[in-house]
Amino acid sequence: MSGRAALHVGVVTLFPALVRGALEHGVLGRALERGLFALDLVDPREFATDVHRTVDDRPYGGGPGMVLKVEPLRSALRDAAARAPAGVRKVLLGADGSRFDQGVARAMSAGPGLILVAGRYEGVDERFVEQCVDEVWSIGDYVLSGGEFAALVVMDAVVRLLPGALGSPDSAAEESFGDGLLDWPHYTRPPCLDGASVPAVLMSGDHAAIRRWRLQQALGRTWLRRPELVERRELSGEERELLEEFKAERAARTRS
Ligand code: 9WO
Repeated sequence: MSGRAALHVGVVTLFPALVRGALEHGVLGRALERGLFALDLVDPREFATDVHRTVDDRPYGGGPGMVLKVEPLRSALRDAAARAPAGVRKVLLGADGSRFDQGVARAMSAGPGLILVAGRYEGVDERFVEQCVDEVWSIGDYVLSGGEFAALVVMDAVVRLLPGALGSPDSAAEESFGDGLLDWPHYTRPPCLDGASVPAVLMSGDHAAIRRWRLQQALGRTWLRRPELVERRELSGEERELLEEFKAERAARTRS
């Protein structure tokens, strides 16, 4: 495998070593080694023009903390964009963005790539948000101390979907959310642990029955824990039957 990577990921960050370090492990580390995606880390501090390499300044209007200045961020982003293929999206990670989910991850994994901008301090100058980025993405409703971990979450979700990133070609398709459902339960040895047994069907060798059980568990758990995901999803005839059976068995259990 050589030549152009399937995906280009630029990351504008004041902590390139943090991002690099996280990408040295596991599925992402292997994908990077194999050249499945190209990583371009750009530090805005390198683009600061004063002797102190200043990237932040005091907020207009007062208040605590510092704000990331436009010019170093903008220069870093332009530098990253100049090395990226045409069509990459420039995305700032922020809690007030649109929600990043599996659908967005899937769309991004088709390429050509993205440039992720991770802010720090109290925030970034709003003019950078308005003029320099295409989108703001949130990974969830919580506050972080910087955008790097959100950027890493995005990279993990996108890169693992690239062909060849996972061990087996159908790993990504088979798992939870691959088809809009939560995962089914997993077990490994020993078969009995402190009185808790592995469901017999998983040790039956009946692959059709195992597939049905797993699908039913995924449907049932999704219905119990994330009912809105089941509502959003079109169910096949088999899936509807399996879910009805799950509900009936559960109702019988709660009655007894
Ligand atoms: C993004 C943003 C978007 C619109 C208006 C202002 C904005 N500021 C930022 C931003 O980059 N904030 C920095 C990163 C600085 C403060 C801490 N940061 C942050 C990112 N906290 N929480 C997130 C985050 C990112 C994605 N998903 C959830 C939380």
